[in-house]
Amino acid sequence: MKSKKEIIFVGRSNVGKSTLIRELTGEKLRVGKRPGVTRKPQQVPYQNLHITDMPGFGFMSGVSEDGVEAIKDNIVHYIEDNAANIALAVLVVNATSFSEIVDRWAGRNEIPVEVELFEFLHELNIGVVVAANKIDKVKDVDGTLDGIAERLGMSPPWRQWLDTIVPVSARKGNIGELKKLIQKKIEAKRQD
Ligand SMILES: Nc1nc2c(ncn2[C@@H]2O[C@H](COP(=O)(O)OP(=O)(O)OP(=O)(O)O)[C@@H](O)[C@H]2O)c(=O)[nH]1
Ligand SMILES: [Mg+2]
Repeated sequence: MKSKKEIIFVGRSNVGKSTLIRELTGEKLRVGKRPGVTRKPQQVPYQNLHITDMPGFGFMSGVSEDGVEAIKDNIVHYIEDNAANIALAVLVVNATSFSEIVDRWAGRNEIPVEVELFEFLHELNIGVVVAANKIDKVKDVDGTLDGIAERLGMSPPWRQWLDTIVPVSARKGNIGELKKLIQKKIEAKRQD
């Protein structure tokens, strides 16, 4: 393959995708307190590939429901169109609210977007790492990570899934394990 491979960062709005990429690359991507900051895929160089910062899905301040739906469609199309080039997807979740949101959706008999996306990436044969961000705000770290794993179809304890789940704090710059895992996955993919 000659074209540069990419790592996509996907997830709900406001989970900290752009902050994480800033920490990883030093690129000054826009971040913000309100959901809906990143509106279009942004590419930044990372090693010999690039990282794509995707818009978030779900509620965005200042965007209509139709607008939110359109952005989600764009994300899905982007992934489909670029699947051959995507070396890895990092699904970023907010560790403090993920389980609650998933349960709320499940209570309405709906499949939460994150879960849908996780399965969609697998169907396209794209490797996925789940970055449980904002872990600095979590008290019961193991319990919370067990809950996240379980809701994504990985039976607890979460430590059985160290190749998939990694706790991070973009704000505190606590991203060493994520870096290592990305490296490992990219190398494995290269040998394929
Ligand atoms: N406590 C805490 N806050 C964080 C962390 N990472 C990001 N944040 C905050 O979360 C908010 C959203 O961060 P962004 O990086 O803009 O989130 P995003 O996922 O790119 O959001 P969209 O572009 O709107 O989809 C900001 O206020 C960040 O400072 C973290 O690890 N811990
Ligand atoms: Mg963003």
